[in-house]
Amino acid sequence: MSESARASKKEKNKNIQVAVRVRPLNESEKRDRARNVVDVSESTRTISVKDKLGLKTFPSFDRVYGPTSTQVDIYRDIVAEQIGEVLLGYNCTVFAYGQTGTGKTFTMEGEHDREANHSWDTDPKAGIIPRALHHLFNELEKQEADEYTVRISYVELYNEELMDLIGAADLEQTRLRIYEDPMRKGSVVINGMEEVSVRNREEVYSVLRRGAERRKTACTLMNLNSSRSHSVFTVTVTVRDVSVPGEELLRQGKLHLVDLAGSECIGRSGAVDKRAREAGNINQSLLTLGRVITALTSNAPHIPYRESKLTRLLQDSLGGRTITTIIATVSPASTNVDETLSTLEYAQRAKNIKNHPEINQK
Ligand code: ZZD
Repeated sequence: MSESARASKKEKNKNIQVAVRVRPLNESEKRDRARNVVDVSESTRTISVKDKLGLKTFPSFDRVYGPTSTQVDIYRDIVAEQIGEVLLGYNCTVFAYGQTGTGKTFTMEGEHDREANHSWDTDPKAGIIPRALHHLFNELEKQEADEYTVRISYVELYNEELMDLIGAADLEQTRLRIYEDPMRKGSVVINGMEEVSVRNREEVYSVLRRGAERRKTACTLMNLNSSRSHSVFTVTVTVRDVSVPGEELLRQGKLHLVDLAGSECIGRSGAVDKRAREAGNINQSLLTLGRVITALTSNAPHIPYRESKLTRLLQDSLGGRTITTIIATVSPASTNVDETLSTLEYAQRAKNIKNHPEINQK
């Protein structure tokens, strides 16, 4: 490699971006007379937390959002740009990390009240997933000349078992296996996972509804605690570029939107909390995610990607060729201050991970 090629390659290193979102105090916190102990300064991008020992300030996250931030703010600042990258052929990933009840699912999926008078794609409570699909089709329809396909997959990982949330098969047949991809080192293929093609915005909603409903059925049927599951929503966009006569280029980009299990079993040290261990609530995937982050930020010789399904699926997002953002969600309440500090310390550490984004070759 020439000196300049090496230099330009080096310039493409990009740290994982880390944003923090603080939700408002909720009813149960108000009932418990919790106080607000989290202070957000959007101008300095810092978060300060008051605990028994005093005030802890976390310097400069990439973005911080206080309790009045909207779904639009988050989408516009964090994800909108990634749609452009996906159309250029990059892979992008957004993770939501945080304690149960702090707004991970609200941020990633959002909520939709069918009684209300807005359709899903104008609902102010719509989260990142529906907004990304809406935005993607807008962009694709603008570049009329090109042919494109959009495919969606949605899987849930519970206790190291992978389930398809939108495939046609019934629930008993949705268990999936993962294999190493022989064509692409460090990637995996999910055997039996359905990718649903959607041709336009109108086809999106029924697929999302199927995913949300199937998750609820899986929970009740198998008596699962949804806070312990991870879900991975993936949109794959393939664009056939025929702008050069006689040449055909295929560009493929993916957007992974990941709603992680509640982080409350991970203690301040990054190890599994004693209570969680005793209750047998060890979440192998969440634990391994923490270990992968530690290994990547301490120059460790070995990164333990293979020790969980989550880190195998998302290996490329952690120290690989993907453009990655983590949204850490926290509660402002004094009653949750330990979990909040734990989440912010985790998020702070993740900021040091370097990825080297590359366009997929086809
Ligand atoms: N968070 C809600 C689903 C739930 O847990 O039920 S919100 C968004 C992304 C992926 C799947 C579902 C959704 C969701 C929805 C609600 C009701 C019926 C279908 C889909 C949604 C929310 C706002 C705009 C579009 C879709």
